[in-house]
Amino acid sequence: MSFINFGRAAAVALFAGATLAVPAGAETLRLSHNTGDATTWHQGAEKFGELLSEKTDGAFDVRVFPNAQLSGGDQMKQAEMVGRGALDLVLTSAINVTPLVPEMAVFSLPYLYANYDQVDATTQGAPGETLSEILAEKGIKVLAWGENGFREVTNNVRPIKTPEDMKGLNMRVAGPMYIDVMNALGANPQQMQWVETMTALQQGVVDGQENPIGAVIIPQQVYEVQKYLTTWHYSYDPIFLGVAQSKWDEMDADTQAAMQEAADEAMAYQRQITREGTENGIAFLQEKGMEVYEPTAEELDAFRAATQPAFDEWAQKVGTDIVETFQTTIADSQ
Ligand code: X2X
Repeated sequence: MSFINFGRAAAVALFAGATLAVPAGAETLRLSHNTGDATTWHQGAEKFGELLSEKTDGAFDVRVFPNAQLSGGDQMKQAEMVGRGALDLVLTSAINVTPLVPEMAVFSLPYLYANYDQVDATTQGAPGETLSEILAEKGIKVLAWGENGFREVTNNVRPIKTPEDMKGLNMRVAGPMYIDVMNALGANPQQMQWVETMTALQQGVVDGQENPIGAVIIPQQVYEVQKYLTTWHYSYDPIFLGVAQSKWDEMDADTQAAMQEAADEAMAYQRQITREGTENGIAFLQEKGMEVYEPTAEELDAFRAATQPAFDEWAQKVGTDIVETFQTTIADSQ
């Protein structure tokens, strides 16, 4: 018998057929995420696919679908779909999972974190594990945590220096907690899919939005449609790479180990390029014509005080035990 007509993946699978879970060629896994194909989310997803293929000798092939295509543009629906096995893999941000798992709002409570060390102590430590356990109950196996980042505010009306400057602005937001935060600031929030937001900003349907610089604002060219940016760091948003628990349970131990390693390495890479993009991002945005305002410590305190009612309300929804676990880890990390 000759293998001359077989592709490499199929030949490898046939040679090693006795030990592989997928004997006949590569199995395609579908990965959904809800930003464009230039973002660090997409780069992290592609990296995961490359690494998984490498580590399984071509037994798996990951197909990455950006812009929430597989959930009809609905960024909140992806988690529920992966939970029931309708999607194999998802890469999405914590805030998008809050309708399914309100506890996921903990990461994004206003002004919970002051720096990346505090972030890493939670997402890469026991508090992140606690959330992974809650997601497991919904059929989602969290493989690794990546980064969307600290969310910064942009708009087309005026520079934002104080909470009063937010009054009356029509703001696009991603999820329910941000509605309450924007209301606390006196803005008019409107929940909207990310895939519809650039057009809404361009047409003036909304005045502003908030998103992280390195992961989203730069790669999605938000600077083309927004004039003012303030680095108020008001809310941190992690992303996670999750696999359908049903898919995970089908895999043998070697494949699970390969997938876990690929996820850890891909998300470490994704966090690194996101932080680099953010660090170099302000100068880039200024070159592109944005007016960037970096608030002082006192000005940040004023935003913190103004958003406190939304923090308190959402701390109740998350559960005070979980919030306290995060706060203790954060306090211990400095
Ligand atoms: O929709 C957004 O703003 C985004 C891309 O950051 C999220 O997925 C929460």
